[in-house]
Amino acid sequence: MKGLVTGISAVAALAMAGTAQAVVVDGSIAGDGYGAARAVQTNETSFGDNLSELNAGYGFIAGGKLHLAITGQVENNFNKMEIWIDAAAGGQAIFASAGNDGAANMNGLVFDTAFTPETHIIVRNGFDGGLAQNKFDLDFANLLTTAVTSQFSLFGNSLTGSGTVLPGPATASNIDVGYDNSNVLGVGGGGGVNAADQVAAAAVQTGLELVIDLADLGYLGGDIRVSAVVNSGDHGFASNQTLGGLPIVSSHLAGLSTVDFSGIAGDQFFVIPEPASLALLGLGGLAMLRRRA
Ligand SMILES: [Ca+2]
Ligand SMILES: [Ca+2]
Ligand SMILES: [Ca+2]
Ligand SMILES: [Ca+2]
Repeated sequence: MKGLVTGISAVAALAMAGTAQAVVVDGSIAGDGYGAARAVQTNETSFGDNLSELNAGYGFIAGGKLHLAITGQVENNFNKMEIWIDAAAGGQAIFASAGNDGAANMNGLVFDTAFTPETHIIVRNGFDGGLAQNKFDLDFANLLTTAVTSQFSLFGNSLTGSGTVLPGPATASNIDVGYDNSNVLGVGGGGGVNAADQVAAAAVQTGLELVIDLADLGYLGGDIRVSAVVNSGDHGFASNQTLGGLPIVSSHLAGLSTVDFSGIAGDQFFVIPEPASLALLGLGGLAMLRRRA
């Protein structure tokens, strides 16, 4: 074993760490090398079947980026997909909004004890009457600084497609975004009654894809943890679609401001591991120093 490890030069290890896979950011995980799901839905959706459902979470770290995919969809009535990312030491044990988009309606949400996010992302889409066109928007909030980068109409007048969130107050680099709402399978619509068909959930290939620069997440090493929930348009009434999933069988979470994920069985987050190539470089040692509260 020793010979094997020392036989890999630092240069080779760096090359491995810097090699991004050939991901096409189009809202489909097909052919992108995401590997197995990091979390699979446990409950049929309590919102709309094939409208608001989170089937599974995928991700990997490569080339200085977090590659994240969540299969399913969020309804085009400006329901929200809430995504929190825990990529560093510190962060929030209890959610306090950066002040954007009415997210303060979730203030007081208690996260799992092993999950302390620094970042909150909101994804929403629908028909904007003022603009008289469809749009797809994304907010990226740094919960430590309360800076927010927002990008409206990411795909022009389409609800789906590929686009880029340009650097803003909370981000120094582009965020690449792909969204495909074509899923018609996955979990069913019997939320609160039926457990999810996890084989069907894991078979869904389309949904949201994000590519986020690690520096914008405050990442120094170790794994990255992600939590996702489908919420109402005013952030005030959440579905049962979380990743990781809720206990079987769960219905709406309703107001997240009074929800305590630490008191709900299981992890309402999923883990994207540190790549082996980073660990080889010794960054794994750094990771040991940043254990979460
Ligand atoms: Ca893709
Ligand atoms: Ca479905
Ligand atoms: Ca943290
Ligand atoms: Ca929990």
